[in-house]
Amino acid sequence: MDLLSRYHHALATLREHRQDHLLAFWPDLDDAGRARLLDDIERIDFEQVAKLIDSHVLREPPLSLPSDIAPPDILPNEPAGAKQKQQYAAARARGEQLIRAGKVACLTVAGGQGTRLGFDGPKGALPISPIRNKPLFQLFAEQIRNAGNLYGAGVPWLIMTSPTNDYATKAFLEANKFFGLCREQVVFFTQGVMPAISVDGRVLLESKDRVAVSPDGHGGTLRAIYRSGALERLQQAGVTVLSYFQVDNPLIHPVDPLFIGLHDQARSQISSKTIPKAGPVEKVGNFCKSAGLPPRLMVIEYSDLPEKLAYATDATGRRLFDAGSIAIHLFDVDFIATLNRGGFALPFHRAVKKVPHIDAAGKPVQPDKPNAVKLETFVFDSLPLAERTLLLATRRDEEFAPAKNASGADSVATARAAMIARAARWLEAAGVAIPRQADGTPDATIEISPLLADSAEQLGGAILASDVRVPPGGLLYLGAATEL
Ligand code: UD2
Repeated sequence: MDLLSRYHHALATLREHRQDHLLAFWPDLDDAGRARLLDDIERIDFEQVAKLIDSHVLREPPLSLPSDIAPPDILPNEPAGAKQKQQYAAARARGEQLIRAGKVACLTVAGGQGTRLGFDGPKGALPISPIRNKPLFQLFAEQIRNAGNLYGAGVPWLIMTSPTNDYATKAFLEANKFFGLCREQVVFFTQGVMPAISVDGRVLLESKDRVAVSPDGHGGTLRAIYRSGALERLQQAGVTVLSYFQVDNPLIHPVDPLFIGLHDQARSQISSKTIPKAGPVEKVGNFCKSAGLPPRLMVIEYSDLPEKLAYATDATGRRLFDAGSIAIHLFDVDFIATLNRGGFALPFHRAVKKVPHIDAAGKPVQPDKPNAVKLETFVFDSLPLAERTLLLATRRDEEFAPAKNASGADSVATARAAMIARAARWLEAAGVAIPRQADGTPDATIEISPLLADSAEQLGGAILASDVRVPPGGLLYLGAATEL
């Protein structure tokens, strides 16, 4: 279609939904600008947006929590009793078998805007490891390479970007030669966007030739992976399990045989890891189950958990809703395909944010208070769609230290400290003496390369304790022979 026909088509749609101000600056634009604007407009489903303006922008949608929510069932981190020990051993062996057979792929969701961090670039490019300053993407790539070495099978790595950071993300990985992975092992796909909508229901323009849009939330993963053809590629390659994790967590174990094996044993469609919350209102989702028949696992985001439930305790004083979601999931690949073929829809969540835009005269506006609604779907809202789910407890100090903020809690500094603390624990388990400060934190900066080991167990087999000395206040980098 030529530009003029596209213009008339867009104008008709926009008029129908009272959003034709988006074309107000058409006469000022050259052909390239007009094409950019039409591309943005054509990406938006205005029918859906109109409904959402009504239900989520002009009013706040009522919070619809089931009346019968209860704490979920959780498999323990360490097996309890002989029977469970046997079950876990069999699960681990099964998980290893699946990895060896090429049935497992990893997926990093990296489409977020990372506004809180204030880092200029895709979040995965953020340097984070304590000594070598390896970026997050490198830590994931090296763990995937480590799994390839351990199990003799290449694990595909999918990375979800958003239109805003797609180019920069690909350029970063290409410039770094995919951190040693084969180019073909890394598959990118891009999530969708949603327009930012002023609180009075008008879609905002970022400039005369761009609509103000933002990523449609990590719930967009499940549709984008299907529409991009990436899911079909996985199916054709025989992959059945997708290991999902967020770009901000350097402690993640992306290829975990025990978790994969338990998921497979249970024929689970979505499995998740959980940790005990640090406090009643920690900023993590809350795993719960609706006690209906059949009971369904779900996550209630921290901002949606009623205070009464956040502070509720049982007869012994223990917190009832204490299963924090750290956004680590395994998805059955066929389950995602089935959801898409059935035309599933995840609910939208609204967030009122400060969104810079241009006004009716074309002048830039930098709002000093929240002025617009952003709409996102959350991947964990797919949990209640699954008939079979599984929840496994893990340790915070082993698997969760997100870098979300520039300073303070959940920052690069806390994530680095957690990496050092974990490395120290693994070394101690291998018989190495670690100097410690009065408060118990390691008195040394330690980094273990994922190419050498991604667990205490693997580290124990990779080093001779008598060869490793950690001097008080010193620096110790332990890497694989290939990288030194
Ligand atoms: C998320 C979870 C929270 C908890 C916490 C753990 C939500 C709503 N909450 O909180 O329950 O598990 O993480 O760290 O998820 N992303 C995209 N596309 C998007 C939006 C986000 O790829 O459109 C990615 C983003 O790059 C990041 C991850 O999703 O890897 C989490 O996004 P966030 O930082 O907005 O989530 P947060 O910290 O509110």
